[in-house]
Amino acid sequence: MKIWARALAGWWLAALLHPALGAPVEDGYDLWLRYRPLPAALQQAVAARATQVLAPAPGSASVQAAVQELVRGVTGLTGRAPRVGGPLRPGALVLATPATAPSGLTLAWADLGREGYWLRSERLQGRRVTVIAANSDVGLLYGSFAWLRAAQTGADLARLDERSVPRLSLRLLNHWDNLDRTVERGYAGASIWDWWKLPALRDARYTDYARANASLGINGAVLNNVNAKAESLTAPYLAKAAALADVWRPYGVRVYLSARFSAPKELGGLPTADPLDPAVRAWWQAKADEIYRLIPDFGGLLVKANSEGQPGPQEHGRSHADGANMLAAALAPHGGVVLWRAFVYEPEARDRAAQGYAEFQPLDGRFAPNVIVQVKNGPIDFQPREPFHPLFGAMPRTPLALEVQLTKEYLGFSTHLAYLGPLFEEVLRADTHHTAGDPRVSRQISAMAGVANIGTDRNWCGSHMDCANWYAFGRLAWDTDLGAEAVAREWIRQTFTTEPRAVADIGVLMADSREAVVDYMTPLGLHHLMGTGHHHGPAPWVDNLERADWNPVYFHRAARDGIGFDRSPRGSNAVGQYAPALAARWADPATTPEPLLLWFHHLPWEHRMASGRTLWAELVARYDRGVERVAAMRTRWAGVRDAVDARRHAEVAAYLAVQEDEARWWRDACVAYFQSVSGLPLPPGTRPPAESLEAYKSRRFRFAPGHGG
Ligand code: GCW
Repeated sequence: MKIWARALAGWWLAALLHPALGAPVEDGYDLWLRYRPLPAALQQAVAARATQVLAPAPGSASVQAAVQELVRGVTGLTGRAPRVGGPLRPGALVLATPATAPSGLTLAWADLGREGYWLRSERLQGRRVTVIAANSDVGLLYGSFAWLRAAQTGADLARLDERSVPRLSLRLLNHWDNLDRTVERGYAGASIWDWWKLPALRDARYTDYARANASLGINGAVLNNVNAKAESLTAPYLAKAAALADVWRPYGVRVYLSARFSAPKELGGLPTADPLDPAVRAWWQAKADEIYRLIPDFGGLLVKANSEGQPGPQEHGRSHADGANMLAAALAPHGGVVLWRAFVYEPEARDRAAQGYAEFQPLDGRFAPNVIVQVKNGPIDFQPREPFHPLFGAMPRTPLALEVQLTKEYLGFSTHLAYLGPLFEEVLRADTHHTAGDPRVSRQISAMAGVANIGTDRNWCGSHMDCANWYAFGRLAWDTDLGAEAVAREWIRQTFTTEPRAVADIGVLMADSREAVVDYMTPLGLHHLMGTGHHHGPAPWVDNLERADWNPVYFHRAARDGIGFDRSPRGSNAVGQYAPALAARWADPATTPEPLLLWFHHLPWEHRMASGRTLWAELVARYDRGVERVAAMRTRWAGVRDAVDARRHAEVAAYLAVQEDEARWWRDACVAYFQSVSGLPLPPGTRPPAESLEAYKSRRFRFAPGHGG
């Protein structure tokens, strides 16, 4: 008894002395939906525009979620709870669909589509109010989140007129989560899907996940890894998926599954998975019917076929189109889609970068209408920088999805800070030079998929900063024309602080971060120099893997004579897969942008760069610059200490220290290795690598996360 009493007293004392007493401890769980009190002046302005929440009654689950979120948000931000319902008051937030619109409200409803919303300051019945209008209840939820964002980002709430409609109909997270709760390329703990306890336990976290997604407009999630197990399509697992679908329905988040192409053999006992075989087709049809009985709004199936050992139609002498169309036929009666991935490469291929286009472009026009071909942003594999994939703009008769990776498999996992908004923006804005209509990649796609970086870590993404990548993905998928830097500032204001100088400084730090990674890992168009399997750290020397195109030496081709992969017409001619105007530009080193130079060209070490330096000196300078950039990021972060709560500040600072250390390791190991190949002295004034090349080569990381084994 005595011990307990003392322990309790000690606890109380510690709690009383805690500096953050009164304020909840910030552990990152609340993401950008924290709703902490705004500065006093802003509180007034927000409270005056949110005295009341009026919604159609009886509200659907989506409308109830919208009302709850507004009440929660306004109460948190201003300390005052708005009244719900009652006669219209000045300062009300009025949720309205065409069926429930208050008299006196005229809007061009048709312009809003199914998911869009309109936030508008109006005078209704003589009172100044804000209307949140949409054609659907989910649209009202999106609009409510948008209003809360506006309130936190300093918009003039008395004069709102914001109409927003997503151009891409599908905005999906792809989880590479396995049924044993490991996550392929996951750096944020285990899978958040507790398969074992589902469907009985509907963890509160599933609801918060849906809230976060809905706040951005993400409208679907593929639950399981594209390296799929057939079991995910069995009745027990479908019941688990159905439980998640039930939780997410009010939030407009639909469930999708990855499908293993050979499931009819593995689960159905059929002798073949040939997509033209009637028994196989019947098996998939029955499976689709079963899924839709449990999940009437099931989104569809994602398939990785004939890629990295996954089964597919080619084993049966059929094409990707045959395989995709067979699944599409099974889903079509229910309104589902097939997302068929174009990530393929063969051991014998002359150039791995050319394989996806070679296999898929000739199939343009041969896919069923409910097939979407899902294409990674670049032709190799989620590298710190790649040119956009040549399939964008080259398949005008096929809907395409742009797949980006939020989990940073090749950008330092969750311990390196790399804000990916600029990467997404770079690819969305890339000019494909295909002339039909608007040539930008953003106009050549109809869906966007982000490989999720979410796990059981309390802060969801393994680092506070990585949540910005989830956020930026959602925002840019909703509005592909948004600027990544503006999106970062929105996120900072909601996540960390509204103090203007700190917002600006963190914004600069984030804006520079991806380019810093490019510099210290893979400058000037280099790619895939990462450690074998786990992809942690530098390993440009690796040349002994069973497949040529898994080896870093395959990608950089450094030798005495120079460095880089010749993809010009003199080499693999992968450049010829781009539209002619672009192909001509990138075929010539003189007109290839330096960030892509060694992607397309093999050049002598003495090649003269724009800076006047030789290629060798430039390469070393870029590696140095990468390390300097990370040092500058650290300094900047140290400078915002007063504006960010202690715990999260310290956690980000700790990771930045790791990043600086590892940036130096990357720089030193790569400089040491490339020097051993070029045989050239280090440019004058250059710091020699800290350790020998052999020492770098001997580092092992058996238990690096995200890789298994
Ligand atoms: O980048 C590679 C990853 C694999 C992944 C594959 C893919 C899911 O290293 O882990 O497998 O891409 O996108 O299919």
